[in-house]
Amino acid sequence: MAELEGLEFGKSDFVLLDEVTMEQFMENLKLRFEKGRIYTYIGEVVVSVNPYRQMDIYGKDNIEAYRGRELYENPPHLYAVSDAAYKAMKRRAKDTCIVISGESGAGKTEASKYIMQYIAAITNPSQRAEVESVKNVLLKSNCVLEAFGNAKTNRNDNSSRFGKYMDINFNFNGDPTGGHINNYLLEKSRVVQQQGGERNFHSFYQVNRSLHFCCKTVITSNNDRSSHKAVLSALEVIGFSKEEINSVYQILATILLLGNMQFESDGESVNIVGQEVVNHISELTATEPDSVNKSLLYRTVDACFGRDAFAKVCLQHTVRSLPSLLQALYERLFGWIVSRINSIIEVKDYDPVLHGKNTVIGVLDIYGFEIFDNNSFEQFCINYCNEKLQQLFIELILRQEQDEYQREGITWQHIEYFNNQIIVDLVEQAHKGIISILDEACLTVGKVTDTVCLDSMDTKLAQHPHYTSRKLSPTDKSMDFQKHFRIRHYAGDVTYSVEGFLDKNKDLLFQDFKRLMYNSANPVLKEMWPDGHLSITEVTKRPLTAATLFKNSIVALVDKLACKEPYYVRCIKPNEMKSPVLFDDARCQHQVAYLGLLENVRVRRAGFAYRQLYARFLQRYKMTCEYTWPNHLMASDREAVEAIVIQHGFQDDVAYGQTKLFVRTPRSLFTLEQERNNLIPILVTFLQKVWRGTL
Ligand code: AOV
Ligand code: MG
Repeated sequence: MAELEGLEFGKSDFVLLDEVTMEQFMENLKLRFEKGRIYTYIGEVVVSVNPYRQMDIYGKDNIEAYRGRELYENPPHLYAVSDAAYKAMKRRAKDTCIVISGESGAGKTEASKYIMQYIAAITNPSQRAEVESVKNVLLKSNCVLEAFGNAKTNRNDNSSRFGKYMDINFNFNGDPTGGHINNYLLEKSRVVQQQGGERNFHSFYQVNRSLHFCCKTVITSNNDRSSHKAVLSALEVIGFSKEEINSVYQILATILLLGNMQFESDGESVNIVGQEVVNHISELTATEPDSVNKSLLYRTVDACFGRDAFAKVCLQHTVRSLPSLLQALYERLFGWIVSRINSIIEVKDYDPVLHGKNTVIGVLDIYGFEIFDNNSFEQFCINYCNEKLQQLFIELILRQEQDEYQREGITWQHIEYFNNQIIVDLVEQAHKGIISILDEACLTVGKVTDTVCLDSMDTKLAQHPHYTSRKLSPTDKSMDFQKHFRIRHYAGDVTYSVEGFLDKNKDLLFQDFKRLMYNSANPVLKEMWPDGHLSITEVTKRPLTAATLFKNSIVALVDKLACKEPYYVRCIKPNEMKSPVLFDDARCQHQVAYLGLLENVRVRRAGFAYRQLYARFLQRYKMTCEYTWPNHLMASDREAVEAIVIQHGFQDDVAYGQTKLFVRTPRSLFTLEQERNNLIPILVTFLQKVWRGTL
């Protein structure tokens, strides 16, 4: 429970509500938002409302105020949970993780940056150079990954279009020694297509002036230009070589050139309009112009006797296969940047015998739940991922609570809440789930279209309470018979257009493209395309589909998080207008509901709203009891705590655990806090007198 601020700021912990109702919850949330108190606790969970303005709460002084303190000693803040996660890691050698969730634009990425800044600020007091350099790389990696992995969407001007989980490794001193970034499914379709009002990845607008000849269509603002400088300097600080940085921008330029390429057909053969563009591309990719030509206009086919033959492709085919190349170029570039950063920050030569246990803090910042006018395969994956994280939240918050009561030998009462496992199953269940049905359609030889796949889903999922389509609900005119299906997600209904699902799931790329890149004389580019050396006969084996790969990576992520001690930040978006003053009641209430925050409070209060280690409790409240002030003479801290409880008359409101006192209703705490607040001025005067010698 947080330090009690004045009541004009509302309650700093929702467990202190008089009654756990939606009305009281919302009233408190709104009041705090309006008073500029954007953080509120539910026990150790931080609820954050995006302020949409710069807050003066992240400075050096603030960092110092939270450093090494307990959660309840200061007003709620990200710094306090960061410190709690850090302390648990350092003192108890526990791996911890901070999971940040909330819908698109709710403030996850900003929160993750403040958390990392805090951890960087409080570590390495002796300023050892090698630790400083690790910290620097960790912080600078944000800037680079944002440039290449974020974009303006209709929900958020700086929306993460990839998922990021970063492990920070610490040595026995509690100083960072390295880290590792896992990235999840980049929304690569954005390279070739954006919804109205949206932009491509920031990086495209930051392309170097020297490369301007190839991106005339791109409008760069001053903002983009200054970001570009920051990215360049970040790349250098991280340790990318000149050649590597050049290669990165050459690949971006290649993508832009290929994207603007035009083809012509004389009925028989297809040609590229203008040979200069081919020459440019060959220069940028360090390949032969002839190879560029061939890979775009011909396909290698598996001829008899293992000999390759070439076949010229038609105009339609050429134009259609190009987008997958652009997307793949960008996706591999992004993946390469991440692995390059990883190779620089990975912990080297760590000897557990010599250095003690190596512990980690993981920070998860992933794309939030999103609904657009047109939702496709990417939204399907993103929203599935959010279902999985919600499932984890339910599991961990419940389990933690249960574990604690069990450990402390206290009986507790189960709280009901909506379990979204049923939606997770709808998506991922073997044989019956949507991903399985998609994969089956992708594997079927012959002409299986998106529509056929939708039919198959309709047949198999007709009975599922969270699935519907126009065919299943003919009266629902908001969907198209052939195109749409709808999932009732935990966070709201989303209508998906099945168009493009199969192609995106298959994620095919012609071997000729891969071979072209693999044969590049630029070692950086070559490194991104190791599979380009395979011959056409070797690539016939079916790779895993995009959805299955994504599912596997998210399952692995959840496993990774589940074995760590979790800390949660639950982000709420106050309105759709990015306004710092608007608190949209309906939108906020919806988020509070689906995030399960009310249930979170109930679980937290199930019986016990507050728990504290005996020693800590004493330290705070011993002044309120004659038997404990200034020091108690009892056999144990527990008995001393009992004396305080009895003196204030709430002995029926508590339970004594092995190491902690559990208090059922917050009211008891109020009494204590109030008493303490009343005593402090008296105590201060008393001490002043002692010092002055006037007593
Ligand atoms: P997200 O990460 O949750 O969305 P962001 O962290 O990018 O959302 O926040 C969106 C915008 O809100 C930021 O660009 C800031 O302008 C503003 N904002 C958020 N938190 C703060 C804060 N603490 N102080 C000031 N401004 C803030 V997405 O990545 O779209 O799911 O995929
Ligand atoms: Mg984000």
